[in-house]
Amino acid sequence: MRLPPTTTTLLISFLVPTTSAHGRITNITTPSGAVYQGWDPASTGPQNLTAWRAANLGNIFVKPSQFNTSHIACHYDATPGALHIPTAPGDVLNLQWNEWPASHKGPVLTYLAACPGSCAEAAKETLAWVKIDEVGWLNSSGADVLPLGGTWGSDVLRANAASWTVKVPEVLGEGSYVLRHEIVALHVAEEVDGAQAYPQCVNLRVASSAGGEARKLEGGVVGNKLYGMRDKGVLVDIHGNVTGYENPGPKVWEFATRIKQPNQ
Ligand SMILES: *[C@@H]1O[C@H](CO)[C@@H](O)[C@H](O)[C@H]1NC(C)=O
Ligand SMILES: *[C@@H]1O[C@H](CO)[C@@H](O)[C@H](O)[C@H]1NC(C)=O
Ligand SMILES: *[C@@H]1O[C@H](CO)[C@@H](O)[C@H](O)[C@H]1NC(C)=O
Ligand SMILES: *[C@@H]1O[C@H](CO)[C@@H](O)[C@H](O)[C@H]1NC(C)=O
Ligand SMILES: *[C@@H]1O[C@H](CO)[C@@H](O)[C@H](O)[C@H]1NC(C)=O
Ligand SMILES: [Cu+2]
Repeated sequence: MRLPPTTTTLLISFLVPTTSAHGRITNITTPSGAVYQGWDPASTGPQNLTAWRAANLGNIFVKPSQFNTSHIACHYDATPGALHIPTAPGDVLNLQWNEWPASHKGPVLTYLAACPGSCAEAAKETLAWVKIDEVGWLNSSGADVLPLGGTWGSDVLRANAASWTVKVPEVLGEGSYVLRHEIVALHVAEEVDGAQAYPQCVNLRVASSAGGEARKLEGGVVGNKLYGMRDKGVLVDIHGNVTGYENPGPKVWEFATRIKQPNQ
């Protein structure tokens, strides 16, 4: 079904709730099978976690008008996790979300930032993010089915029971890093300040690579410079037959070792 843009927008505003049913990472699994809990905003009491905590009760989103603040780094009022996930170059980590609504189509993006010391003391304002993975718009399969827009990274995540895999770059140097994983939902992104970013952070301690090659992350971008409110991939109407999309943020690091997701 092909609808004129105004009709489509009207329909969408009826069909798509804009402030409910969001998601968050509940756990991270390493190749050895170790499971690390995500930050649970509903939990009271101390949480001794590798995940960063944030003020995202209700699993809310960061708005484009906040993209120029440090909230976009690791979600609202984020503070570092106390612990680190021990991992190694080439490891595939599995990031499990609790849920992801079908309507919330958009890119799935993953970044790393090096911590000067322990990530438990890292400052979100100065962490320089290097993109290591991105899956945005894929094709127009399903473009005739509401909410239109075709097939996106978020649909692949849904096809995998709300999980995503990411490979620690094979040549990444030993050290402590924050992994930043994010979905940007575009279901109301045709409105200024309508896109919704759901970033989450977790600390990694990366062992030295078996292969010997060890590269520093280079060309990182601090959080409040990652995206602009009017970037092509942020202020965008996806309720038609989308034929292309420019992912927000910097280019993927040339030394990243990306992997295809199942069902991609
Ligand atoms: C947090 O976990 C670490 C590692 O398991 C442990 O050494 C430390 O005592 C814990 N701290 C608290 C406050 O529970
Ligand atoms: C960020 O952008 C918003 C929207 O344009 C603006 O109102 C706000 O003043 C900006 N904040 C900073 C810290 O630049
Ligand atoms: C990981 O998260 C998923 C989704 O919330 C949940 O079903 C699963 O039980 C969790 N696993 C562990 C070990 O916490
Ligand atoms: C979307 O556009 C593509 C390319 O023009 C076309 O092949 C496809 O049939 C269109 N799909 C729908 C549902 O309109
Ligand atoms: C569109 O992408 C999805 C996910 O990668 C894939 O399963 C599907 O086969 C693709 N459709 C076409 C027509 O290529
Ligand atoms: Cu939502």
